[in-house]
Amino acid sequence: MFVDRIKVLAQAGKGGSGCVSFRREKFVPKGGPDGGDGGRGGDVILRADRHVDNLANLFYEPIIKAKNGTHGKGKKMAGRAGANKIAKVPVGTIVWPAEGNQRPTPNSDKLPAGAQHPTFNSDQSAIRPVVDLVRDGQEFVLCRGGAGGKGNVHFKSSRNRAPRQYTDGEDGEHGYFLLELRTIADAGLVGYPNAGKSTLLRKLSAARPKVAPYPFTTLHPVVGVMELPGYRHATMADIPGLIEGAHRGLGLGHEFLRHITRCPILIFVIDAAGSEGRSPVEDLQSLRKEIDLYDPTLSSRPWLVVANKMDLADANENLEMLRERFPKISIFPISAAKGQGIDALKDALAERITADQAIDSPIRGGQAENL
Ligand SMILES: Nc1nc2c(ncn2[C@@H]2O[C@H](COP(=O)(O)OP(=O)(O)O)[C@@H](O)[C@H]2O)c(=O)[nH]1
Ligand SMILES: [Mg+2]
Repeated sequence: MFVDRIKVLAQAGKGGSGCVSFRREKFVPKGGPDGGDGGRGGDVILRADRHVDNLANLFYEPIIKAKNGTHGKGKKMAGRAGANKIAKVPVGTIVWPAEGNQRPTPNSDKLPAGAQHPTFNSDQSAIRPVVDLVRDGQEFVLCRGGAGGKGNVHFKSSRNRAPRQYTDGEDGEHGYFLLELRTIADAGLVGYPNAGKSTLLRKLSAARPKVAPYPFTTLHPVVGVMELPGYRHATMADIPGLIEGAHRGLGLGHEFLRHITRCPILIFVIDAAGSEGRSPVEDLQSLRKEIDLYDPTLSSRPWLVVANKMDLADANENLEMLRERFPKISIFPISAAKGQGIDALKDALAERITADQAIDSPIRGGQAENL
């Protein structure tokens, strides 16, 4: 199962209470206070892990709970700290405060640069992400465990030698959060169903997205690692095909467009053979329109075109029409199925995907709709 949005409840551990105790030894009838402190509660921590590719594990366990600290004991023994709970999430997971979150988001000092404190009014666009986990191994303390209480050993004074005071452990922080995966890859494939995106990714990488002659065989994003000339590697994301009106949520398109928002290069895959009565020029025009309507920053991103199915009739003629209509754009004629034109495409990608390419991760407001 593939899950890329999930609402979770995070609950950090409560601190253990301090202990009230007095030394009791054979020849010391009235020993002083020796009640130890409670242990602190465990934190709830999110960790980005490149071996995790979606949020399905949280679907089965949507309450992420860390352990409580144990109470202090006599002989000044402190309670044990509660174990942290580390939830592994895919790289590219954005955390939003969710409805039902009654408190300010914890760790406000750790909000990403530029992010403001989240507000919980009805204006969804005012909601800022809590954190964006973009690097493998990156950790974030989502909810902090409560401090342990103090034992009576701390309350001794010259006037009170037998204090019975202690403090309770503090509650751990808790909150509801919406976790949303936005795939991070160096390049993203965009195209209508059946254009040959999955076939192309199979040719370029070891990834094995399903290929079939009917639409929507790719039901979730697949990221493949490409080997480029010069022993370099880059990642490419294959997302389910767009259909017209995708930006308005028709078909599966809208659901998946967010997975290309973090691909610095967009590769438009066109069926140059014009199968099923399609017009390649119109296809490219409407694909460009779709992504622009979804997010105008996407249409200003570097892009190139792959004219696929060049092995079929009419493809050459359509290629000329594409080149005429889009003279400034690099168009690569290929046959993904026959493996033709792949090397030239790889060379072009190697040139455009620079090693230190910054992850372009514009986070649009208003994406934190409730589940
Ligand atoms: N003739 C021909 N068929 C292709 C080519 N590339 C893909 N196909 C076929 O087009 C259909 C859809 O391919 P697929 O990769 O699943 O398209 P996607 O929906 O864009 O991922 C499959 O039947 C493929 O075998 C090609 O270069 N030439
Ligand atoms: Mg596919």
